Amino acid sequence: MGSMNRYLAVFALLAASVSAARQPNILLIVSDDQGYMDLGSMGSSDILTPRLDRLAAEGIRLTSYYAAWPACTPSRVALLTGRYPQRNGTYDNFRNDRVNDGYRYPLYEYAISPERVLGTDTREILLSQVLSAAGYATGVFGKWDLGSLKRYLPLQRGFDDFYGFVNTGIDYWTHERYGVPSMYRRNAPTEEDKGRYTTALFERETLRFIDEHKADPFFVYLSYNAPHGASSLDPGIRGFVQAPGKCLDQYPSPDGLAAERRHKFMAAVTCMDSSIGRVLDRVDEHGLRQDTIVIFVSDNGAGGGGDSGPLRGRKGQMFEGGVRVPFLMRWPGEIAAGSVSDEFLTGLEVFPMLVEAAGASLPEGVELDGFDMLSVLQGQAGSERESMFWERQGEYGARLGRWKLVHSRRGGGLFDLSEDIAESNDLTKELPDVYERVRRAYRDWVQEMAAADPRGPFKNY
Ligand SMILES: [Ca+2]
Repeated sequence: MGSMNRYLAVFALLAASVSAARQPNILLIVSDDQGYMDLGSMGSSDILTPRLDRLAAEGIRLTSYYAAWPACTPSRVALLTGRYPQRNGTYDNFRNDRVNDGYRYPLYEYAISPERVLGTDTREILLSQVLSAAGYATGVFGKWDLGSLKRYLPLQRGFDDFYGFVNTGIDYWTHERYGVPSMYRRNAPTEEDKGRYTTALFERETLRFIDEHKADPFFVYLSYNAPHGASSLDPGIRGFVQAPGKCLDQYPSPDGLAAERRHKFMAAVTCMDSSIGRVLDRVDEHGLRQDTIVIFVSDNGAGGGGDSGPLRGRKGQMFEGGVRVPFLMRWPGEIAAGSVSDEFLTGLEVFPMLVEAAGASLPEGVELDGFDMLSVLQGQAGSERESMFWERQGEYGARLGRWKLVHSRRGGGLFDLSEDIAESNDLTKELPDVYERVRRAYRDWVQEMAAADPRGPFKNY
């Protein structure tokens, strides 16, 4: 190469780096089992979420945003891959069901149990891998849930740093899952913080990571276990959420079991809200507010103690209360403060939006199930989404425009969400043509998913 050509090549590189907009930091905050109504900004009459309410006022709040599955693991994998659970292969939780009866797995048995050996197919491309390849420093702090064998852990999946628990739920203080230690630092189990409250730990690690990487574009997946029920063997703890006294004390003393359950749930959310506030303060202290996308979202509908508000059903169900969840996003200069949108959007839109926002390339040859929803959040376009389908253990839900079809052991029917957000008026008999249309769309989707590439752990034939 001649000297002039070399000069031109260098100049072109410099010009490209100067003309490219600064890559925004991405702070993806996911809460666990927080219901549709469990935010002050959603209209809750009892829960205290001042920092998240401020975040909503500084950006956008969505009222028709759906998780891709009504419980933890598949919802999260869909968020991180942009693909339906039935396409990416993770279409159920990685979970040992005998814990439902308080069974303590001895370690030798745990070692060969589903919860220990299952994981998201390593051929799946996660958001962390795409952002890492685009130059981001990447960290995940909190719940991982994509498998606990080394090949499934974050450091093998595009993350530079990880502190958190590997499976789907733990005791907030002991960090055990029904008696089995579950906390990891990077690739190794650790009990260094046993006895300390998880929300504070995930905040501590996030603050450290932001301090270390304030000069880089960074991607933090801050994945609180709050307000998920405690996965404890102690019958006095399990089934409840755990929270420190200072957070419990912000609410009146409960009267009765249901009130106690609600009290602990709300206290854990308020504790998390304060923690999120300190993370957002740190972003401001580094002068990074303008350059940071902040997303807050729940992974599925209301768990025990959560509030679905006007929606029917809760976590695990195909009704709206299982899948329609709070979603907030702040991106100064891109999204107008105080926006609210009722556009039909889902967790499948997050991956393409963030890849685009980062100036990164979508993975080649990978079928995505969503689209970049930024222009919708900016109020410049309507949602491209016309349908969404959920399937779990023989039950299904299908939304086609305003119509929602539910088939489940708890009941079902055809509902018009434009008039009946509570799914209380079954129109199956009145509108057989509509019923057939939605049912056909669902069947077509089932066929499409069946024809998709095999993916483990459940679709590996
Ligand atoms: Ca969850």
